[in-house]
Amino acid sequence: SQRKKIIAANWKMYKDLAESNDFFTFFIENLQDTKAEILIAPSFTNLWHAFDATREYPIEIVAQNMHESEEGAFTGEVSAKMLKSIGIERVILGHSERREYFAETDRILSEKVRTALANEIKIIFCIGEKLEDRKDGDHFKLVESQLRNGLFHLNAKQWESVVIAYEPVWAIGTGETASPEQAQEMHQFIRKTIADKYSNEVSDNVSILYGGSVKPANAKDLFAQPDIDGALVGGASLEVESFIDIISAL
Ligand code: G2H
Repeated sequence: SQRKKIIAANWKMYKDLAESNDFFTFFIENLQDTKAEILIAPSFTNLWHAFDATREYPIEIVAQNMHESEEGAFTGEVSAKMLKSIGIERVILGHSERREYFAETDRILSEKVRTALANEIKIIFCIGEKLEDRKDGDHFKLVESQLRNGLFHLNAKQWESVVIAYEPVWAIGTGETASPEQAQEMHQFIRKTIADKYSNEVSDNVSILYGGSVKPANAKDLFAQPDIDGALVGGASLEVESFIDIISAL
């Protein structure tokens, strides 16, 4: 398959402008050749500057969120067109923190997906079960429903603009990582679910990233799994050296 290897940083609500600048200065100086596509998602306030600082390098700046409407009276929100206008061509949607703390439902997320793609913005779509789902043995069912409700309105061609991030909620920022086997099992399930709905061709070409306490120490074993195409990294992406080490592990 020709699917892309991707290492993406999700900075969440960390790093002001000076901290972001420091990161990029060091990162650009120390960037080695890699087969990975490198994506970094800073806060909205840092997006333009990050985009400008990295435009000559193989680093793609990505947004962490956007609103589902084209425009309107939505105080505090940012539209697809605004992102596009500063050069941003990809957005993270459906992160479990957005689902949990900002009440983003499958329905809202499917609209965000539609709006992003209509504006030629690619997506990293996050899915993943909570601990109670896994304890109840409902994790496959839950992940399947997030896929179906969020993404199965797309046509096969639109899947070229989709990257999936599987992030079990119980492994996010907790220091607990899914084992490489647990992650591989779910990634394989996700790929099969997409193949059943669309085709092997579509599912073979979708990059599926793992997210949830990825660190230099566990990255290699995760990346060795056949259906894990990279990572969405939170905490360990804030330290530039550990982010570089994770890239080197791919
Ligand atoms: C999951 C991940 C990045 P962390 O939220 O999206 O964060 O690596 O801190 O668990």
